[in-house]
Amino acid sequence: MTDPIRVERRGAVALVTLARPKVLNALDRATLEALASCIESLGRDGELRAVVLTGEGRAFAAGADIAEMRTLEPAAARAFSELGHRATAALEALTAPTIAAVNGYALGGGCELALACDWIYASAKARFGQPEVNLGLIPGFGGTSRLVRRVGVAWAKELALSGEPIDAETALRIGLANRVFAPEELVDAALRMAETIASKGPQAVALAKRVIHEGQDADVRLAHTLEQTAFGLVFATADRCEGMDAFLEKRDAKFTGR
Ligand code: CO8
Repeated sequence: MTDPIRVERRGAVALVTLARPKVLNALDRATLEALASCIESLGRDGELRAVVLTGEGRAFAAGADIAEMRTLEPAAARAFSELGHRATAALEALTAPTIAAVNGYALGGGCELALACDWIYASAKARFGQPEVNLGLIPGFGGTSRLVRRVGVAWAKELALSGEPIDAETALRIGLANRVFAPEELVDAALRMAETIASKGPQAVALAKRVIHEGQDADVRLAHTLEQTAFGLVFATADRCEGMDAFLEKRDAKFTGR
């Protein structure tokens, strides 16, 4: 059996590809387990600075594997949902920023997986949706919560209650995708952004990501306290001296991660 996930390391950036193109990268248990393990192991890699997640062929992922899900009893369905949450939580927990490069269909669990990345770049051919209601199901990999936070309650409800897909331009307009690219430019554009991020002070990037992530669901006073604490913390790094010295000396900064 071929590996459902491919990981290519390009310097400090990892390109992770869902690789079951014959079934539009449908997410079965084996794929989700491989993805969760892969992301968890990237999380232990201190040299990693950014991740791009994409799909092989004409889909990012067309959702959970319907053929495999068909026979699940309720307890097994819950376990399957928990496995999907393990993979999406691993993505969210990464210190390194993550970009979903959505090359085609991102439906159901595929859309939910993209939502677990820090942001989405979309191909002009991308289609997003939560079509679970067409199958008598509901989103089960965090879609009900992450979709609301990304696009607001009304669009989350329209997507999840109608099951109708939206195109890349609509995804851009509602804030689901940050940018749209020509299909052949998508992955390179995401990798270029990942390399840009990799060139910044890693601890500053990691702290900014964490404070935004934790702050979005916290009371605003707690969110401000988190920011103040992190702002103080970043002053303990050598990179903040290097960054400010480089500016004042009119040269490029050389960050070391210390
Ligand atoms: N699961 C399994 N196989 C799939 C899936 C899928 N989600 N999507 C596509 N495939 C397979 C097709 O069966 C087909 O296989 P084969 O060639 O052997 O017949 C192959 O991929 C190509 O697909 P199509 O021939 O259908 O390609 P089209 O271009 O005609 O259509 C679509 C593309 C529109 C994407 C269509 O394939 C489709 O509608 N797919 C299903 C989309 C969907 O409903 N996704 C949501 C699934 S449910 C979900 O994700 C819930 C997540 C949370 C679960 C929580 C756990 C309890």
